[in-house]
Formats: sequence, C-alpha cells, structure tokens
Amino acid sequence: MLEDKDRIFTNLYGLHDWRLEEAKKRGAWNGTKDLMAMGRDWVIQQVKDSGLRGRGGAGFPTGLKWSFMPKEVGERPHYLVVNADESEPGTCKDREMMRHDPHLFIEGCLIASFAMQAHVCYIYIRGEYVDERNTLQAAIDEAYAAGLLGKNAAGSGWDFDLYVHHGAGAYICGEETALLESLEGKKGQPRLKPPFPAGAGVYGCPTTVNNVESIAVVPTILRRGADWFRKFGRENNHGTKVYCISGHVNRPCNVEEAMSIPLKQLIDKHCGGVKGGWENLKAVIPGGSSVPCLPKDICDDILMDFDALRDARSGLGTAAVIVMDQSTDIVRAISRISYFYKHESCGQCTPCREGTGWMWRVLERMAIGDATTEEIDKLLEVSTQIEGHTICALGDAAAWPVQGLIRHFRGEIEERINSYRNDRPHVAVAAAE
Ligand code: L3W
Ligand code: SF4
Repeated sequence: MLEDKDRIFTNLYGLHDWRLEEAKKRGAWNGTKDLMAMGRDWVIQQVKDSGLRGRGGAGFPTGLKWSFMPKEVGERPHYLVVNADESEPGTCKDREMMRHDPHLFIEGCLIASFAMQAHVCYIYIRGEYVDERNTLQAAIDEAYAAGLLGKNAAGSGWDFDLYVHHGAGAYICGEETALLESLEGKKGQPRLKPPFPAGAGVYGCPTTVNNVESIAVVPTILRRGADWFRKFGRENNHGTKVYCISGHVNRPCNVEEAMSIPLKQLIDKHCGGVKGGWENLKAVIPGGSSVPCLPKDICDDILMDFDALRDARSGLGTAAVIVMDQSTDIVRAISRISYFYKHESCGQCTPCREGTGWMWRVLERMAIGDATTEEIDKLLEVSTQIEGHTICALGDAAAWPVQGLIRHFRGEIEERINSYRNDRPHVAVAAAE
C-alpha cells in the first residue's frame, strides 16, 4: 500500500492551489533544466528502467514506445501528442490531473518532447472537459510567462511549444490514429496500423501518442529515480497508479495507489467497502467498460495489475473499477454498455458497424428473457467474429464485455429465458379466455 509521501499527485482532490507558485512548492518544475541536461538517452533509459507501462488502456511499455521514434530528425519534424480524450466509461483520472495538478503534466510534456526531439506537443482534450481545458490553458500561459515553455524552455536550450486542441465528443477519437485524423481536421476515423504513429503520425511525421497520466508521472520518476517507481507493484507491473472507483461502494473516489494492490483492499481501504458488505458484491468491471466483468469469487483475491487481470481474462485497461452489487441487473448493465459501443462505432468496418448493433438488440431481448438458449451460443460466436477482425480495438472492446457476461453469468440469462417461456402459454391462455 502506498504511503502519502510516495504519491505523485499531491493535489488530486484539488485541496491546494494549482497555480505555478504553489505547484512549485509541491515539487513541480524542480530541477527540470538539470534533468534535461542529463540528455535524451538518459531520460528514455530511466523511463524504460522504471517499468512504466502506458496508462491509457493498453499498457504498452512507455520507454520502448519512445525508442521507436527515429534517432535523427530528418525532413519530417517529430511530435508528441497527448491523448486527453478521456472517454472510457468509468474513467475520470486524467481530468483530475489536468485541473488540479496541471504543472506536473505540462513539465512532463516538455521533458518527454525533448527526449523524442519534438519541438511541438499537442494535447488533444475531450470536448466536454471545458473547465479542465480552461485550467490547463491558464497553466500553460503561466508557464510561458515564466519562461518554462517557448524559446529555451526552462533554460534548457530546447525550444518548445505546447498547444491544446479540443475534441468534439466522439469516443473513437480516443483511439490514437482517429485522434490524429481529428487533429488534422479530418473525420475522426481510425487508420490501419502499421504504420504506427512513430513511423507516420500527425501530418505523416514521426509521432508518439501517450496518455496524460503516462506523461504526468515522468518528471517525478526522473527526480526520484527509476528504482523508486519500480519498487511499487510486482514484476512487469510497476509504479503507482490512479484508480477510479465507482458504482456500488460507500465512497466512490479516485485514488493513487500501488500497482498490484488487491482489489478488495483497494475498495475497503479507500471506498469504505462495497454497499452492504463484500458478501453483497456481484461483479466488478476492473478496467473501464471495454474489459470483461469478473464475478465475486474471482474478485475475492484478484490483484489490480495488467498481468493478473489478463490472466483472469479481463484487463486493467484504464483502471476504472466499476462495482456492481447483488441488486444489479447484470444483463441489462452489459446491454447498456453494448449500446454505447453501437453508438460510438465509426462505421468503417462491417463487423463493428453491424455487429455492435446486433449484439445490443439480442442483449435487450435477453434482458427480459425473450430469446432462446441457442442464441446465447450464437451471440458468443458473433462476438468472436467481431473480435480481432476490425481496424481498431473498438470492435474488441464491444465484444469483450459480452463474452465476460456469457462466461460468468450464462446461468442468469438461461433462467430469464426459461421463466419467460414458462410464462408465455399462461399469458396466451389468459388472453384467449
Ligand atoms: C510501434 C509496434 N508501436 C503497439 C503502440 C501503439 C499504441 C500502443 C498500444 O488500444 C486499448 C484498447 C481499449 N510498433 C507497436 C506499437 N504499438 N505495437 O502501443 O497499442 P495497442 O494496439 O496494444 O492498443 P490501442 O490500440 O492503443 C488501447 C483499451 O485500451 N481501453 C481503454 C480505452 C481508454 C480510453 C480513455 O478514455 N483513456 O478511451 C480499455 O480497456 O479497449 O484495447 O500507442 O501505437 N509494433
Ligand atoms: Fe470504426 Fe469500429 Fe472499425 Fe474501429 S472497429 S475502425 S470504430 S468501425
């Protein structure tokens, strides 16, 4: 478990002033020039050694991603693009960092851009985050005025400009290549990969796309050392992590904790437990709506990290923990998630465009029992035909929750189907009489 002194985000709850002078007192911009003077290879090696894995959902090693950028800058300039289009249902961590600790994040943008030889960074922020972008912009203006951005940023000798770009409310623009399309002024539709952004990103130039949290933790990792970050969590799953816990808990919250903390401990310690007690737990979606739910018996002992949750056939995703107690209609809950993906599909690929709506319609019927048991297998089969057969991960994200429902709560769907069918003749007879 994390002690207060080990928390990176000391103003996650907005109890202090976010402005530059106060942020500096909490450690932001402390020795930035000296960190950059260590050189870009040192910065990238430290990030690699820290074990930091991307905090946006996929968990790709951050230092490795940075090292995919070309070593030399040719005719095409390099860019850093930060994905602040936080739209994964249940996820609300990046917004707290941007509105309460913006200077740590802005400092991270400078250092990461320097390491990848980018003179320009774009922050693509979710359109609905109006207050957040206003605060972020005000913090950027302060940083320019203080010489921390712009020419010779922070006295480092590196010229650096930082721009905030507003999204327009499409979930798919959180997919990195759809985000790049949107940033270029086009319709936000994912590109085929490869090429990955490091080869051809924004305006066809070498680009790295990172999540807000991945960038915001970098200055502290460099100041405290890779070994400090690495000591939290377990092998291959290191560092501190901001979890967002919502649903049927006594006190929903965001909290920075150690990677690999047991789920039960996370909920009991920070959220005052499940409503009605742990025994009243039905299921948890541990990583945002894209990952399969897990039933209580698996939740009893599960660790909150990439590998443990992958082994349990779910995922850490964005670490948005959605807790559901026994009162939850789990079929309807997953059906509602299905509707979300149907609504947000960009429509480019047939399996996703057609399949998401088909799954939702079947689930709506199953929620009231108006289906056959054979259709459960058909639904599972169709979901596996969507998974892995689309341009981007939205297809997978639509399929996985449905697969989780069938894997763990098949009996509940069958019960509804059976009781609906048993009721039918009765209703028919009553009507005839
Ligand atoms: C170069 C290679 N780069 C991979 C890069 C790639 C990307 C990163 C991860 O989906 C997941 C998705 C959601 N050479 C590379 C390479 N890269 N191989 O590494 O790539 P990938 O394909 O594993 O994932 P992705 O397409 O980025 C993200 C899940 O996250 N999700 C969260 C969504 C989160 C939000 C939000 O609000 N923050 O929308 C939750 O589970 O379903 O599976 O940069 O270029 N060979
Ligand atoms: Fe668009 Fe869905 Fe295809 Fe992704 S999987 S590109 S959201 S149609």
